[in-house]
Amino acid sequence: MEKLTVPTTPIEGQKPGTSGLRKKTRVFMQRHYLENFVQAIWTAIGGVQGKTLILGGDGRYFNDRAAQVILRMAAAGGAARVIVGQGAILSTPAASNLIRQRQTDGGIILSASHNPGGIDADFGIKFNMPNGGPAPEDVTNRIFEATRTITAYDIVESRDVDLSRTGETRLGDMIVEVVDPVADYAALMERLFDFDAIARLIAGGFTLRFDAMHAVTGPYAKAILEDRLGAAPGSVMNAVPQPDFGGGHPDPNPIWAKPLVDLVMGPDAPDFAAASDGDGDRNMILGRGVYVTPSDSLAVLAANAHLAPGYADGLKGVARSMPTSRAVDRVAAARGLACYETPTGWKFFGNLLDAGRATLCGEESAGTGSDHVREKDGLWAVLLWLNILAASGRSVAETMQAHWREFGRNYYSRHDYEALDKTVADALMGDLRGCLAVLPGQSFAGRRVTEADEFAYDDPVDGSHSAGQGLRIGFEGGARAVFRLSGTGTEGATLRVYLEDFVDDPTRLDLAPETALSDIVAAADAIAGIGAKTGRLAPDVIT
Ligand code: VG1
Ligand code: CO
Repeated sequence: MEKLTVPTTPIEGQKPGTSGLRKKTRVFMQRHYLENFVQAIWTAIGGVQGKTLILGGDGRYFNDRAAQVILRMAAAGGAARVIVGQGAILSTPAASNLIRQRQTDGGIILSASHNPGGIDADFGIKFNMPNGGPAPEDVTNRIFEATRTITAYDIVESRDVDLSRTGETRLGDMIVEVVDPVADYAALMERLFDFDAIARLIAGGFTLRFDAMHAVTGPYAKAILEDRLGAAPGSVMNAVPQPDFGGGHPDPNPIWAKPLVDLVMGPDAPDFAAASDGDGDRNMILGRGVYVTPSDSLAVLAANAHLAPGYADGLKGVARSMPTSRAVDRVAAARGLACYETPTGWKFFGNLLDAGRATLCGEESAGTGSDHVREKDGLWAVLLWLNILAASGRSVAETMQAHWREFGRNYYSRHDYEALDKTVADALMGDLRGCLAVLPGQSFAGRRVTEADEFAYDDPVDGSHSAGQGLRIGFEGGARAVFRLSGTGTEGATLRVYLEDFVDDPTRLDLAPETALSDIVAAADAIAGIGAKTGRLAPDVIT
């Protein structure tokens, strides 16, 4: 088998964002584009000679081609073994689990997560570390540096490896091991949760729906929810993964998963419903007549996780990303748990989980997870909810009511302004940054600002410092508005405005979120001038 060293030149813009490198699929398909980035990963991790890696992706368009290129480059780099999900498929949490279980040197995940797929949509790639978690900033910085100095990459010439059947084959001296993408993950879930209790709940008439959104969780959800737990056939909707996710946007939120939200709000509502995203790490939780915000979901899981066998000994601590609502902080305070606030993106939770400082983590963007892997995990969150409902005998609505009565309610919403002109978005953030110092003491829409700053994070485990992680404005009474620009988009800039207000008056726990937050929405616009500066009358997406 011939090894080629192909001369190349640096390609601009190969800087990993919040979660790996994401670009238009056609950009990834350009000559040398993928190869340059993969070679840069090898450089950043000190080469792959003798190493074992995991490889898989969410099955979007170009997943299969990219997997073949990566295998040939791993072989050229002298890797000992690559363990690949059958058909080059692995959900992000399943990949994280395999990296850990097989004690490998890391893995490559092919996904642009919740971004749409297809030749005219998005593709992505990221490297995960031997702990199973996304590469931290020092590694992603090294990858980026390597993309700027690259002069050549190594690849072997060969036919495609057959990834359609499980078992071992060889590519030169390297072993390619094709594994069932679901089996090890399902076994892990069975160890963490009381499957018998959940199965009894379902056998007793409890109904559920899971929307896989034509993405990677279909096979996982069918195997676990229908085959093992006995949910009625068809409980898993849109269960066959498609390269373009059926033309949809595989993001489990009330906009992109509207049919499911309509179902739970209508006359034929099941007791429980959920959805996951392109690569299976996000979750949306619904009950009959109820949408649970991801921030509330994290708080409920933190308060009740001990009802599941995997967490029966209690939690070591909890962590949330900065823009996530502070509902979980109230649970942590009441239960005497440590609570950490990290920048956006799962990579910042890894150290806390590895050091045993936190057991549960979550983000407002529908990401929840625990120390069972080092990624957020959509189906895991669904199963923990089901285990809690089975153990408590409460409905989703009753669970929320009880939670708010005990801890108070953090009303929460995120407003996204998408595909903004980048210059306009940068200017808005720059202006806001410039006036943070004079905001405290001023009132907007009747609410007095008590504090304003730009968030920076000092990792308590390794001491690393991450600056520029979002602008936060605190108001009297525990309300907050947070502003940041997305790091996962592939077109223009997306402004995210995170809005929160706290209420513990028992007569005000059932307001519509848009009513409860109307002051803070108005104050955020008055302070940042969103309408005036962007010309947008309303957000594109409200979650
Ligand atoms: C978004 C979310 C963030 C999440 C990231 C990856 O990032 O806000 O919370 O970790 O997506 O999620 P940004 O920079 O666009 O706000 V996904 O499911 O890649 O895995
Ligand atoms: Co995702």
